[in-house]
Amino acid sequence: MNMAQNIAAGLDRILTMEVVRVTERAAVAAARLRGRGDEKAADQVAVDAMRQELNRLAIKGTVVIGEGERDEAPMLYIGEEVGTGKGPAVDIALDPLEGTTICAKNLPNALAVIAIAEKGSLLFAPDVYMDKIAIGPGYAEGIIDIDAPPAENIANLAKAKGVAVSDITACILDRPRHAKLIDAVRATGAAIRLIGDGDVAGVIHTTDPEETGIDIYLGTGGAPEGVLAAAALRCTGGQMQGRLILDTPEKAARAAKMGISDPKRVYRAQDMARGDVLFAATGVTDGNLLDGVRFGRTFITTHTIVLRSSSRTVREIKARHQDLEKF
Ligand code: VTB
Repeated sequence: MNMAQNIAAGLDRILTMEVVRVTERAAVAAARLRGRGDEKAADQVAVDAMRQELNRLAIKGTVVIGEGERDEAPMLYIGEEVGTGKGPAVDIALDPLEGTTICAKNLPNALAVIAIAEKGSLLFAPDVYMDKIAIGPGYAEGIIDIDAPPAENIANLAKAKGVAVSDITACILDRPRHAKLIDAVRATGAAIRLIGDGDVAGVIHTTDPEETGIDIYLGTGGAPEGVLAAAALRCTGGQMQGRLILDTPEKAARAAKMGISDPKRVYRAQDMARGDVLFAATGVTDGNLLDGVRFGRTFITTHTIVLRSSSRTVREIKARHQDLEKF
């Protein structure tokens, strides 16, 4: 299949533009509650806003990565049907507010994110931890390996980039469970950016090291966030590997129920998000790639990145919203 046929066979191109409103709206809603110390409230308004806008899209969508299981999340739960119901059948992974704590403290890189893919092509991941490693585009396949020691991965990356190990920066979630990983990375001489939350942004930041200062993402975070990040990487290029952490019989059983037969499987980005994928993220708080929402006297501005895998187009959309009624 050539590129043109491939694009024709994939998702409707118009969706690329339409999807922007969905993350914009969620981001504006959450941004109104930036810095107020109330994670729950910020998340709730983002969920409401995203759902409302999503239900205007001409799709027959199923949420596969959402706010949780049906019994714990009243809206945007896993399995919820969204969209007008008239349009292509698609899978949806979303996080109306990735980084609720970041937003509540008004720290960098809180995002509203969504990924849309052809039906059946996103990994149906349980809400468990996932071990993750990711680097940006432009490197030969195989220079990172989730099973190799961090020192080896960092040395391989530095060599491929043509820089000293000390010029590499790894992004890692600041958690006690990462103490050994952090020591191992520091022992190589590489730098670390410790983040409080927001590993979807952390993984995406590897795709543009000159802008973000991040070369590699390492460590364990949420599996749903892993699928979202994989969808973005499918569009920008870059490599990612993830493995679910199913360390109790209960988690293994939950995963099995969701169709995961090999609990030790290493998923690459292209295994977690297959086929044609759209990804959009709007900044809630200011970040390394995206500006946060600005509330002006007569307008609101938003900054969104929209990506599509089949064309590899990266669109940045800075919108000035003058009809404030809609928010
Ligand atoms: C990460 C991060 C999220 O959860 O996936 C993290 O991206 C993992 O869980 O923003 P722990 O907080 O238990 O480490 C978040 O921090 C929150 O969803």
